[in-house]
Amino acid sequence: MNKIIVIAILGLLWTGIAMAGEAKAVIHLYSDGALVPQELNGVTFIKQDKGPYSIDSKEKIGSDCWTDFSFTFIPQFTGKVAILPVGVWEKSPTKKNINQVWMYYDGLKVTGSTLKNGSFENNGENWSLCGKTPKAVIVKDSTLAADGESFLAAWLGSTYSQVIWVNKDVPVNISFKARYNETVPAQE
Ligand SMILES: [Ca+2]
Repeated sequence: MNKIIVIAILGLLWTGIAMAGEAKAVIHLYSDGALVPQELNGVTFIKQDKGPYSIDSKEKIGSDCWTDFSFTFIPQFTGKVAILPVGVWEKSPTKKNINQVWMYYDGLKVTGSTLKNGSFENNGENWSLCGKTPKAVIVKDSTLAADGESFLAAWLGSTYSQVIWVNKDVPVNISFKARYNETVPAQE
């Protein structure tokens, strides 16, 4: 084989590997009170010091397919829990800001409470866009969506959040599909 072709093929392979990437899926829960984790499928459930509950996938997930996760918790109170699908905190080696680790989320389902438009088929209805620029977006692409034709693209700095109402001692199960998108290095 021609040496130039071999180098070109190796280059393409290398680019493919570099672009593939992977990261953990992360859902933050801002809660009025304590949540006691029960069944956890593929995730860890941790209360951050002075922060939200962080539900992180145990393994990093890739960009080639969607992965299913679910978890159950028992609220120790009656009140609100805000759900924020985000992404990991990734320090930039050289810049002040964190890298933007973009994740896709789709097909959120809740039992034991009510979540609306969990598949983002009605765009951002029932959800609140929060965070800074670059903002999270609802992507409409039926070839890429896990469920229907729309899904959420979010990172730690911006996402769509939704508040659900929970009742004391009534278990709440949340299931969702996640997929890694890309990491955009911090610019400053
Ligand atoms: Ca969807």
